[in-house]
Amino acid sequence: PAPAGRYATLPKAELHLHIEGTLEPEAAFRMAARNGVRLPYADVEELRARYAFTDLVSFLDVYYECMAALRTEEDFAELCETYLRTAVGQGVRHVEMFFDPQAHTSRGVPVDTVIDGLLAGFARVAAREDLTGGLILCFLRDRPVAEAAETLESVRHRASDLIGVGLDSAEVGFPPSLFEGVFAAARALGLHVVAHAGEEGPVKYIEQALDLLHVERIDHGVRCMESPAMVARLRAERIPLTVCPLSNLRLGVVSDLADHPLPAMLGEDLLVTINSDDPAYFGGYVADNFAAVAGALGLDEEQLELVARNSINASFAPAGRKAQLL
Ligand code: ES4
Ligand code: ZN
Repeated sequence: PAPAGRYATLPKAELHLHIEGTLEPEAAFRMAARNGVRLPYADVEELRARYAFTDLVSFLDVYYECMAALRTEEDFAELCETYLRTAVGQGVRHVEMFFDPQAHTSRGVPVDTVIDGLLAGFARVAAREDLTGGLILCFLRDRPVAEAAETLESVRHRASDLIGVGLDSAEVGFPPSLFEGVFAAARALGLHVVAHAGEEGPVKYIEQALDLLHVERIDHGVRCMESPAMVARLRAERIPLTVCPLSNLRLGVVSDLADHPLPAMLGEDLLVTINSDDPAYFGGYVADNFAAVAGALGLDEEQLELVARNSINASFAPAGRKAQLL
């Protein structure tokens, strides 16, 4: 991608970021070595060679494999701290980061280890920088609903350490409707709710996320452009969409960045934000995503400033914090 350049100075919120997707190959090997874990790649080069993804699932295979390196509270703290330092350097002033507890508890890492580590890493950076935000717990939609329900129960005692819940992993074949009960329980705990929908999955999944899960934002949502009725609804209801251009390119959601629907979405007056998704895997952090779309799609300064403002407005930050950042 084009260098982050001046987009790094636009104050922005990052709303679609999987913290496990910030694990760079060098850090994965370093943590694996100190934890006595063997990654299924000979070295960093062999791992990077696996980054030739063809779709979401081909990426998720590598993403879950690399997580084996993460075992201790300090691993999660360092992961979070490293990402946040990079993000601050890219103009991020507020982050609502996703994490995937089931990908860790299934390997014997307690959920409290994950949360404590991430919060410790966050505190290290927030102590020195103008940075706010927190954690969004994502349920893995391609695992049993009962497991998602157990995961929510396991964090009930520390709901105040979370901003909200989300829904991620392999989308097609795992509709939001499956998680209606789990999301109702999360909302009853006072948690915010978001869901990935319309990345690879159909418009129907966006509709279910809105009507059945009552989500406040749609993650990705790019396939809404196939339905004028859905576009009209998202516009009227001011539902934010957390779009991830370099992710869409690397996972084949678009075959060329020049074909990305982002300009059309802005043209429809949708509340679009730009985010990095899994920056270690997709070739760029958030300002790199801004620079890439500026280059490939010819978005002008005014449009990119609007997108940055959208991210602050679409965040769950308190009104006073939003006013400070706008
Ligand atoms: C993800 Cl790009 C994407 N989509 C769905 N689930 C995910 N988990 C991590 N990255
Ligand atoms: Zn995502």
